[in-house]
Amino acid sequence: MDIKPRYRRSCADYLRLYLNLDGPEVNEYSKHDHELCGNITDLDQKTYFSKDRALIMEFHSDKGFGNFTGFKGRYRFIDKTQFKTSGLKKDGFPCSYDFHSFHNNTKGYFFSPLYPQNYPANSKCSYTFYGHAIDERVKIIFMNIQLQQGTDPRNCDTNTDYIIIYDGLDSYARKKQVLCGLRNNELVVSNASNLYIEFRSDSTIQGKGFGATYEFIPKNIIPTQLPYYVVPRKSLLEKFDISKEQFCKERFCFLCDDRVEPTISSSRFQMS
Ligand SMILES: [Ca+2]
Repeated sequence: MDIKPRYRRSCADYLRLYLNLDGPEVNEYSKHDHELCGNITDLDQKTYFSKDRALIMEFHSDKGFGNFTGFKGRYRFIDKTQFKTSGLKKDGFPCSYDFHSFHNNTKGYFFSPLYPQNYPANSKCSYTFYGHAIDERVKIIFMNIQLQQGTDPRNCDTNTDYIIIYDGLDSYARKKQVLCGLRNNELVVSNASNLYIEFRSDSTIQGKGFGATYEFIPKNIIPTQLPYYVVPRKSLLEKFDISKEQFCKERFCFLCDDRVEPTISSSRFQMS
């Protein structure tokens, strides 16, 4: 993108994005969600998602001259049902869910609100996991976390958007872990049969949020995650709408868990 830059906080030339439409049309009363101008390197966010089936972009240039090339982008239609949280939504709460272990249903997915769109400002969501008291644990893998980053990426106390995990059924239980910023492939395992997770955001700057898997597992199994150098199989990356490059950003991924036997050969070997 190379569009005339912002002058006194407003864009003379711009690309507007309408992401939260009920249908494929806009009029003079429609409110855009983003107004982009300047160079691509100035953008905090480069990927956008619509709420439903329609997304409209409006490109405008004024009468002034300038030597700017405009914009170019990629688009893709994705199945929104794949981002549905598997649990039971709690009545009266916008983004709180209960997950119960049933003999034929012991695993699923959960997401931050609106994922993969940015989560709303001032979110307060909870995810409560109820395993069988005697013989189960809860295993969570946060595949993708993209929250507003604080001043110190290693210290979640500097973050205003975060995920807190408690080893129990509510926030009075022992605090187990806090996750924030940009992370992926984070494994969390409960000590006992329950787990309580809270997600919070403040009033400014939002991110894509998080997508995670959960599974109720037998207590005697020590769960493992994929080693840090392995990329999860393609179908799982697609499930969370995360690219291999994004997943491997802070890792040195060199093996693929694509469930296909890898081959190795000497140079010029003729495959039969
Ligand atoms: Ca925020």
